[in-house]
Amino acid sequence: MTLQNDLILRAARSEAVPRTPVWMMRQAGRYLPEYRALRSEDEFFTVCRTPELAAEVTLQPIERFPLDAAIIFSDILVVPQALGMDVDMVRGKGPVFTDPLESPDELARLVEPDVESALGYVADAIQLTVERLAGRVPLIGFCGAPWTLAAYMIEGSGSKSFSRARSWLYRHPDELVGLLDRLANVSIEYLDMQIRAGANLLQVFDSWAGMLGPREFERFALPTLQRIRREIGQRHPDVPVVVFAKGAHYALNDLAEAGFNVVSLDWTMDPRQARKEVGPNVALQGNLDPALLYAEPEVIRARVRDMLAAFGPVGHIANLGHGMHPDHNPDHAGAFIDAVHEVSEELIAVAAA
Ligand code: 1CP
Repeated sequence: MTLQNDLILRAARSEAVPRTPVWMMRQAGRYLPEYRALRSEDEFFTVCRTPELAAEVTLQPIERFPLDAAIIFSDILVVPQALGMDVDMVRGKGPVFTDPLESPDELARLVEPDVESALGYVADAIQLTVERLAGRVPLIGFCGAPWTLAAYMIEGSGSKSFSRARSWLYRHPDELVGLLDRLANVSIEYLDMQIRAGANLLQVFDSWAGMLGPREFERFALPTLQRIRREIGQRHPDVPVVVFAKGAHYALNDLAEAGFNVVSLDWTMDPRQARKEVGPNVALQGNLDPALLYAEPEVIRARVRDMLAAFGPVGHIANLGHGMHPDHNPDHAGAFIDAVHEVSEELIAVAAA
């Protein structure tokens, strides 16, 4: 399928672009009335497992906004499900595991999944979505990073402190490393499958990296991220990979050195400082504060201008610093996207003149 818009792939490779590409984490979701309408009929994981529905939800933001990429509708927790864990999406609370891992003895419960059969529905959803996109924009595939997945599997749900999961760092470090390695093995096969199904770009979400101090990140997060990047690179050298290690300020250089094409920044990180840390050949993604979408469109536009100036015209994929909130106004998301397109085109033309 030839792509009519490959700006995000060019930006991910740090090539020059006529305007900065933009997408939004959680661009398909509750803030869209068309998503809420579909979800009132079906359970969250039913939508994920039904290619027809997953493709429809993936395309909802693409039909509404001039985005530069789609992201396949799924969740990072489908991997723990494939390992045999039971997860429900509870309205107003988020994901809840029926039986979280209480102790290392329970690791024996986990199965060694055949990724093609356990997660083949994601490949089917990707194939169908690529067909329906018909080359309009690239499709992003994704997975959760091993540390973030392990944190949910031990904690059983989202948490302010992740104290159970974090206790394993010091009480059961070797068993935790074993679990992280198993999750990495599955994630590599899973990402490989997504590329073969048609994903053009990948993102690894380490949403809870910020729960780790620098030493713990080095031992419990970085090694599997490095291995995932290396093995995907060996199998699919041309597919760019983005890493989002939320809160891991100290790790930007290590992530660039691990070979990620793009390092995604949360809104607490300074783009100019990040650029110094990753060097000139790695692209950056981000990082507008998601709360700015509560502001008026003129304020959004002014802050987009500051953001674009801070990142510079080359090697930047515009995004929020984390996902959309359910109470965001879709029109403000539209104002963000339009501002990125219009202001970046102006700034890039001025820089070229
Ligand atoms: O009620 C609903 O309809 C569920 C809301 C929802 C949605 C729309 C959840 C529950 N997941 C998703 C989709 C989703 N999740 C996508 C789809 C693509 C897109 O971006 O449009 C993606 C990429 C994810 C990934 C994901 N799930 C992450 C990593 C990104 C991030 O936000 O940090 C995480 C941490 C999850 C777990 C999860 N799933 C859902 C919720 C509410 C959460 C977070 C729970 C918590 O810890 O508080």
